Amino acid sequence: MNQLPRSRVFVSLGSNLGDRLSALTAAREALAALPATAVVAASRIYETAPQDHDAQPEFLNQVLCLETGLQPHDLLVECRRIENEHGRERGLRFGPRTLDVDILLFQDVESEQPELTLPHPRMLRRAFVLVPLAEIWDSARGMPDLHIAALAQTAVQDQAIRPYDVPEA
Ligand code: PH2
Ligand code: MG
Ligand code: MG
Repeated sequence: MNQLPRSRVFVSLGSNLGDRLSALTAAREALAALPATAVVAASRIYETAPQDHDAQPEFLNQVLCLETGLQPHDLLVECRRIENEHGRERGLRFGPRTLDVDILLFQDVESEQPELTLPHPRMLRRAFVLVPLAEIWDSARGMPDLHIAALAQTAVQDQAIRPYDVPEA
């Protein structure tokens, strides 16, 4: 069978309401089930202090690397559907959420569209993105030449983040 060209994509998962761990698990499974899509790497899960809006519970965050035949906009639509299916209500910007699925990098695609800005406009200053991303950055193919490990080291100086012990099944 012919292989269609596939793109490497990094996505971040976040949750700070309800059963945070189950939300992340469900998101990984839903992304892996998308057409022509595979999860090629997953970082550890981290518990992280809220950024940009302090008065809210701590988050669980994780970064995944996908390989997908979907186009950026189609993947965005699927990410929103997955969020909605896990109880996401759209309220306060940067506020609490049961599940957030953000596209960080879609290969080397650059986009200024307000609904899908690529690379993600805030990723380079957020420890909760940079630390897990650095862990799986060796899965990057055709991405911009970003110094993720160095940026992560700077970001962790003032943002609390620690690996989250996932209970044994
Ligand atoms: N997401 C936000 C705002 N602030 N802080 C942490 N620690 N983790 C997040 O995922 C997060 C946040 C908006 O998407
Ligand atoms: Mg987000
Ligand atoms: Mg989002």
